[in-house]
Amino acid sequence: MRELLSIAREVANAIAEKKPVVALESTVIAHGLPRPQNLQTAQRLQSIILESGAVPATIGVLDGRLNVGLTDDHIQFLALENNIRKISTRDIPLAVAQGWNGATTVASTIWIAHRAGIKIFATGGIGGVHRGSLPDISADLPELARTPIIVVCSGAKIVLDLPATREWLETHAVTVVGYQCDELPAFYTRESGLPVDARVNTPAEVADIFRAQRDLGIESALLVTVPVPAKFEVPTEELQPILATALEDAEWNEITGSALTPFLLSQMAERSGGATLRANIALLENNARVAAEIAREVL
Ligand code: PSU
Ligand code: MN
Repeated sequence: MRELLSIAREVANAIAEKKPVVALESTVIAHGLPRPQNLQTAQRLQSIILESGAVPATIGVLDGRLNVGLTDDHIQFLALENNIRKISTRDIPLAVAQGWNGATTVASTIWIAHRAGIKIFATGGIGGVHRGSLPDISADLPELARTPIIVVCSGAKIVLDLPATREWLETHAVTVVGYQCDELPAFYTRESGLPVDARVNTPAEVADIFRAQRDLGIESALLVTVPVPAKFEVPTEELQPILATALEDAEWNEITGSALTPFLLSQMAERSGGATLRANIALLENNARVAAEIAREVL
């Protein structure tokens, strides 16, 4: 298995020496954020992790190689090229066999990161149960249920059915903690009205829970949810009408499958005058920093 992974030297060394490493996904770069903010954010997330005392490992697929620790050139390629594929776990064998170039989602990134020996991953929002009549459930959820890794995020994207997503996580034994908060964050907003399983206040507390999970042999992820920094929060009253219109547009244009999330995110950024984009970037940066701080405690 490990022969199929191309692990960057600094990442491999850090893993071998049990130094803190934080994995990052690349779908958010290729499909989640517009240009030029996507490339800037990808580079910024890596610097934040380095400045916080951990080694960043952005994951993506180039010529069918599962790369753990993308170079600057790789990141530029995924950020600037058109027609970059969105690779979920089901696509990994296709990508390997057929030499694809593509960006990895939360699902495929944690699948790869865990097999590379990385214990913590940071992103913006996980996928979940979509709204609407067709049962569309992100592969992020089942992957969280079978991958023992810490996932730092700001909850699930607001475009989803959050109560259904919360129930799914509970059913499948994914432990959900609130990082310095009591409610599950709702991506652009700090509160959702949905509970977390426990509140934690420090990186050391997260490390204790992860250690207990590992000692118990529990195979699911530990979801650490961190609210968007307060000054970037988009008020619910402002967000609701924008979201409703974006969902209607998606339905009207029959946008489904892997195209749905990127469509909804870009529609909302446009209709909010960039407020949702600024919130998205702020929470990604904050989550990268929190993940690095946790990584330093999980050794
Ligand atoms: N969160 C963001 N932006 C994104 C995504 C998440 O803030 O672009 C991506 C992640 O890569 C996640 C994916 O895994 O969307 C979920 O897509 P789908 O619903 O098609 O599984
Ligand atoms: Mn889907």
